[in-house]
Amino acid sequence: MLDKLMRKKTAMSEGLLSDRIANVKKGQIPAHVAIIMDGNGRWAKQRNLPRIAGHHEGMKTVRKITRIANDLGIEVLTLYAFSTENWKRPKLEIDFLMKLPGEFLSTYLPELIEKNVKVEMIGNVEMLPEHTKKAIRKAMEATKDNDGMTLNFAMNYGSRLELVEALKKIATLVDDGSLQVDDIDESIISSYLMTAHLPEPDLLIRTSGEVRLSNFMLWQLAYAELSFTSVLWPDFDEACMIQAMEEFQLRHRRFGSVEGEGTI
Ligand code: V07
Repeated sequence: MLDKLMRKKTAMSEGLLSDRIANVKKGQIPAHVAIIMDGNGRWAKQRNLPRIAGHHEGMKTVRKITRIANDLGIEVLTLYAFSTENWKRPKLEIDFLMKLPGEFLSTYLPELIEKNVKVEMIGNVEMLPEHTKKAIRKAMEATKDNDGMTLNFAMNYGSRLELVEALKKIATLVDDGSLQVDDIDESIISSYLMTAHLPEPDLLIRTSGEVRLSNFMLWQLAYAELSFTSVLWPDFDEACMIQAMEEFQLRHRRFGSVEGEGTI
C-alpha cells in the first residue's frame, strides 16, 4: 500500500507544475499552513553575500509562496518573520529586518488588496519600531474587510510568552471570581491565545534542515503534520510548496483509511 502511494507520489513530483497544482486541488487542502522560514543567512553565506541579502531574497519567496498559497485555496498562511529571540542579532541586521515589512507592503499591498487577502499579525507589536508598526497597521487596515486568504505574520512572537500572557489573563478571571478553576479547559486556553480567531495549523513547514519548533505555536501545533525540508527559504519555490501539499495529502489519505484512525 505504502509502496503504491510512493510510486504515485514520484510520478506526481515529476509532472508539470500546473498539472500538480490541479491534482493537489482535487484533494484536501490544509486550512492553515504555518511556515518557519529558515536558511536565509546560510543562503547568503553560500554566495559570499551579507546575511541581509539572504533576508531580502527571502522576502521575494514570501511573495511567491503567498501567491501560490492563495491559488491553492489555503485559508490561513502564517509566516514566522521575527521571533522574540531575533532581538539578540546584531543591531544593523535587526534594523534591516524591520524595514522589510515596509518594503514588502509598499510594492505588494495593492496585489494583496486585489486578491482579497487579509493581512494580520500575531506577536508583541508594541516593541517594534514605529515605522514597522505603521506599515503593518496600514496593511491590516486596508485589508480588514477582505474575506479571502489570511496572511498572518508572526512578528516578535514567542509561543511560551503567548502562553504566559494567556494564563495571566485567565488567572485574573479566577482571581476576581468570574471564572472557576474547574471551568478552565482547552477551549478557554485557546481563546486567550493570539490565534483565538484562527483554525489550528494542519501543516507546519520548516525549511533549511533544522528539525525543531523553536518556540513557534507550541499549543496550536499539537495535531499538525510536520514537514521539514533541507531547502533554504530563499530557494523554496512553488514546486517545494506543491511537494509539501502532496506529502500532506498522502499522509492524510493513509490516516483516513485504516491506520491511525485515532489521532496519533
Ligand atoms: C522578513 C523575509 C522572509 C524570511 C524571514 C526573515 C526575513 C516579509 C515580512 C513582512 C512582515 C510583516 C508584514 C509584511 C511583510 C518580513 C521580517 C522579515 C521582519 F506585514 N518578509 N519579512 N518581516 N524576512
